[in-house]
Amino acid sequence: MSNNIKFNSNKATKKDDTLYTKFTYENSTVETTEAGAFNVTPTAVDYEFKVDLKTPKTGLMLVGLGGNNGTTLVGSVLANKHNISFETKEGVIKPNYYGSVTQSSTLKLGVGKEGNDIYAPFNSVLPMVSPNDFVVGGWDISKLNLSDAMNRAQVLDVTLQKQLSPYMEKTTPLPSIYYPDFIALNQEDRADNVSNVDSNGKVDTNNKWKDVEKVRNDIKDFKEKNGLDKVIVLWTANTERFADVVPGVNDTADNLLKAIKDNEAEVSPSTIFAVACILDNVPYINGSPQNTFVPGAIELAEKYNSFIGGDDFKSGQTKVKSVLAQYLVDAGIRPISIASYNHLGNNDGYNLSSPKQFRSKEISKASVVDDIIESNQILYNKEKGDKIDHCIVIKYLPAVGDSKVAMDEYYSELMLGGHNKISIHNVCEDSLLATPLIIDLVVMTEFLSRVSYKKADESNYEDFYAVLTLLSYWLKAPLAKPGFKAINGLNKQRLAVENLLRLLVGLPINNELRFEERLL
Ligand code: NAI
Ligand code: DG6
Repeated sequence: MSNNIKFNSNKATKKDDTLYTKFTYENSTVETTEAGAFNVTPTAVDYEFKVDLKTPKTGLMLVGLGGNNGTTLVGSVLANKHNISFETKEGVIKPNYYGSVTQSSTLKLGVGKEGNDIYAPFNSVLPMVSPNDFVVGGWDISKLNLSDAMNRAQVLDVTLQKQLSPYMEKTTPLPSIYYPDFIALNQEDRADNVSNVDSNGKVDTNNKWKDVEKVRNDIKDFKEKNGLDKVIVLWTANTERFADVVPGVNDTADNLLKAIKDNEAEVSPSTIFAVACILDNVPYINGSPQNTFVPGAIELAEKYNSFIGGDDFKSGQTKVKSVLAQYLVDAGIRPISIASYNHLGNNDGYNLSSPKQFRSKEISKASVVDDIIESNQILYNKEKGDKIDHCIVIKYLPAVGDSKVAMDEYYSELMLGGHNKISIHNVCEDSLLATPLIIDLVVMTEFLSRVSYKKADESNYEDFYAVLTLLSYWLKAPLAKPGFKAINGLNKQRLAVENLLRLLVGLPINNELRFEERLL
């Protein structure tokens, strides 16, 4: 909570380092009759929330620390922490966290005397950890030190790299778990920092429980060595192929634990990391598209009440899609096809040039319009068709490096047989878009772990449900609670986060009725 903002609400009370808030959750339930009519009833439930206002010393362990996102994250934190400016041909650039909602966006507090909106920095409403204070570490199957890895990534300006190098050259990622079958064969040369090897240095995939224990020990050591209160682990390593979901293997929590002990082939490294974290109540976020969270992993997280979130950072092309598709459908326009093409030349693109890894990304990128289509049965129904032709193409083109090019064509049906075509050419500097999302995912996960709630007539406060769906804004294929459909529209996702912050400080949830102007 910033000292500059005082919330004068009778719903929120601060005692020592804890904020207590009362909130009535209003909604409406809908019953659909056999004849297809709706029966809608308003509902209201009284809740009490509690926020721990102390920000802990927080460690961030990245799986894939030596990659483009990993090194860009470390570089951006160091540049901001040490206030490193650098010269480019366009002038001097001061460090910033542009692209991060928590660090560089604002939210509406209310209206001023004249009835116009007043905004404050997003992270000034309630105490949140600053990325400048993150203690960053992690694993990579490549042993290059972080300075050389930053250089290999070709993301940051070279004058900045020169200043960052002394801070980064002494850090080498921890050896990691490598099951070659899960990432592209073309990554093999990179794998010189592998922990699961036999006495001859040969990769050994037959000690999967040992691999779980190694990750647990690494996290414990990191926490102790750095005197941390909390650690969050985030997967920003290569995209893996999907694991087959096999009954008896990874369909339940118990089966998954047994499968790891039995060295089942369908248990991926990312699931090994997830299980290790869940067992020790360490929040684990998946920034890649693969199905790390097989049903057994979700059940395990529920059992341990350990936070998980995923999947796949929503950075450039898909973020635009989750706004544009929503706009078209909410405007009553009927998208018929979306053709999404992109090419990129970084190591992510190289890995995705392999069909199975591409398939993981294709699934994640395609799912983003599902709930938007389902929301409008005037446009999408049995008679007209209830699907959009949605095509995803990714090509590896080394020359463009990290500057991914995304080209999208939205083809829609207008009134009385008319058509509308929107074409977008979007140069997404991949890692400079993705790294601020990592910051937000960590800041928000840490924050959400300090919030608890109870119904007004209950006595015990509970944590949020294990799958942190409030992180959906930052993710392409948001993981939902089993039985619930994911929300993909970006505006809806952001509204949920904003309203949570507002209610916690005792403000009403946001509405744009603007009666100050509209009523006499
Ligand atoms: P990258 O290829 O530069 O980095 C990945 C790193 O992971 C590499 O250094 C690799 O050696 C390491 N690695 C592979 N398997 C590992 C394992 N088992 N344990 C530890 N390290 C391992 O890729 P980049 O660009 O940093 O992206 C990372 C991930 O984030 C990819 O899966 C990508 O699809 C996903 N992503 C990236 C976005 C972006 O805009 N940059 C957006 C959305 C998702
Ligand atoms: C090719 O699409 C590579 C991917 O890793 C993307 O760069 C990444 O998934 C970001 O995708 P988008 O669709 O959010 O720009």
